[in-house]
Amino acid sequence: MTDHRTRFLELALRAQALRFGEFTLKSGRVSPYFFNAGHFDSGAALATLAGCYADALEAAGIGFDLLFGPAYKGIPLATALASEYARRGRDLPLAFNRKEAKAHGEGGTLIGAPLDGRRVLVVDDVITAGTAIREALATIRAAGGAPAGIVIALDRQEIAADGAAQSAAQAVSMEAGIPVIAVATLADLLAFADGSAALSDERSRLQAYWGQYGVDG
Ligand code: OMP
Repeated sequence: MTDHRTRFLELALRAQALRFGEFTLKSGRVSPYFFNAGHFDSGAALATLAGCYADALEAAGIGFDLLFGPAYKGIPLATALASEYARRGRDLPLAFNRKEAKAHGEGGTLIGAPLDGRRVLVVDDVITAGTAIREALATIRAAGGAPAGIVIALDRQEIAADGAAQSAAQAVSMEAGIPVIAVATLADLLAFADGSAALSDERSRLQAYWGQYGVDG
């Protein structure tokens, strides 16, 4: 497993952003694990996480010239990634949205650098069914931006509810014609659990969930 995956999974466990138990997802599925990026709740945790995103993006080698963080969870992630790029010598424009349109003051739903004519990288936390990410792509297109890619921390690699053979991330990638880059996937988590005595109980539950809803790729 490449280094950024291991670093990310170790950080997620330490920060308790990755938890095991019984969780009902947005889709109604009952999952033995849940990823909550809201638990990366300190400067150091976000800085380490941003380093993992940047390394995953470097390995993928895609081109983009603006970072977009969808409200709410994407906002600190895109902001931390912009700081990480600045630290690495690249000053990237940054934008995000608010969920409620504002009729007064500066108005609108978008904040930050203009999207118009830019190749936009969406920075988000997790894809399950892809609903949240599809909304973000529509927001970007409506503002004249060209989605260039999506980077997320965790791809849960789940088949869509309609029983399609693809994962939601693969479906979004094909629909939009852009790559989806995940720092880690459920497959990576399974491999990580294989090598961890502390996760031996969780491993069989993760494996069963993978058997029921998981997709390769
Ligand atoms: P989709 O919109 O179905 O892709 O799911 C993304 C959303 O699911 C996230 O923004 C969360 O609200 C939620 N979620 C997690 O945050 N972590 C998980 O491990 C699983 C989910 C989920 O409900 O599927």
